[in-house]
Amino acid sequence: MSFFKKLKETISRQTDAVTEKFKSGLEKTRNSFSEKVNDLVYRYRKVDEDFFEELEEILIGADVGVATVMELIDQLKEEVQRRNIQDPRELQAVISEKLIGIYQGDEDFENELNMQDTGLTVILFVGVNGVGKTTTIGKLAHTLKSEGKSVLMAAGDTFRAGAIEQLEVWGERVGVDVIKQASGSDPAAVMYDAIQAAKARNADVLLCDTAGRLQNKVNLMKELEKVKRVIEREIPGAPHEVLLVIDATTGQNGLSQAKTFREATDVTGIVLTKLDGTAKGGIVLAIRNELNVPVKFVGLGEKMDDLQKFDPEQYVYGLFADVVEAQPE
Ligand SMILES: Nc1nc2c(ncn2[C@@H]2O[C@H](COP(=O)(O)OP(=O)(O)OP(=O)(O)O)[C@@H](O)[C@H]2O)c(=O)[nH]1
Ligand SMILES: [Mg+2]
Repeated sequence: MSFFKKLKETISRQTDAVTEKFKSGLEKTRNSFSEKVNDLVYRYRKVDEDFFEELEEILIGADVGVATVMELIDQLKEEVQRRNIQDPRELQAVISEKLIGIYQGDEDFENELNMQDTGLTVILFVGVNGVGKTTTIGKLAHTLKSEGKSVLMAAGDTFRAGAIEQLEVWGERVGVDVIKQASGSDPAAVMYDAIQAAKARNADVLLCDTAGRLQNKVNLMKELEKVKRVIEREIPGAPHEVLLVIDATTGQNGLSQAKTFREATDVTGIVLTKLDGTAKGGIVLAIRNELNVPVKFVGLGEKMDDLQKFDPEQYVYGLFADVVEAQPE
């Protein structure tokens, strides 16, 4: 069976709503990146050096990242030789397969949250200003609540004016309580309070907001470490996840932010927001390949159900939906 047919089958095992989210969220990237690939494979008569050079440019233009692109191109060249592929059009499926391969190739890719079977699961959100931490917490609270879990949110951003209120608005919208203190108070004290409240109420999950930070390593370390220390002290083994939120529209800059954060704290997963707002959705692949931290969620819009578990197959389908759907039955 052809790769695209297999992909179509895999996708059809999930609900259409999920497929639709990925498809509409990736529209900009599809219209730019996939159109270019499509144009390329129809323009060339044979697969040669010039073909690969153009492909390389397209991939780099989609923010796949230079190192990742080089690896991909090598893999593609190998595959072309091995299968003796002459017709560029055959490469469209091979390219898609290799893109998925970046995620599937390694067995420890894990998009599930590390949820505790019993007791409280604490999830800490970190990242620079404006990337979508607070919004992501609101969306995730909604998702977890609809799965039947009892959720609390901690207003750990005591720094930015309006930050606490913003979380409270989300709390009202999704029906989840927010534990807070006055603006300007110590974030670590808020976390302490929130953990006591979560314990007292037997909550399943505590989602902890933090202030957007500059990429200043020393301050970053100090603040985050203090918050983490309090959480660790109150609940051994917590925080169970430290999710670094990255804005996809910042491209390679987001990748460098991620590297700084990874050095400063144990990041267990990435939330890549605003994928819907960029034509350069290839950044998902660069993150996996160059950071070795899994993308656990992607933000595909601003509404409460626009946060989706990252799924490499849905992602690639979203990129090439037009081509996949045009495949004969
Ligand atoms: N289109 C789109 N917008 C998003 C997404 N996620 C967040 N946003 C928007 O990004 C903006 C910033 O989001 P916040 O959640 O306030 O970001 P933050 O990281 O908490 O920012 P600070 O608290 O200032 O550090 C808001 O306008 C959100 O609606 C997404 O997946 N798609
Ligand atoms: Mg915020």
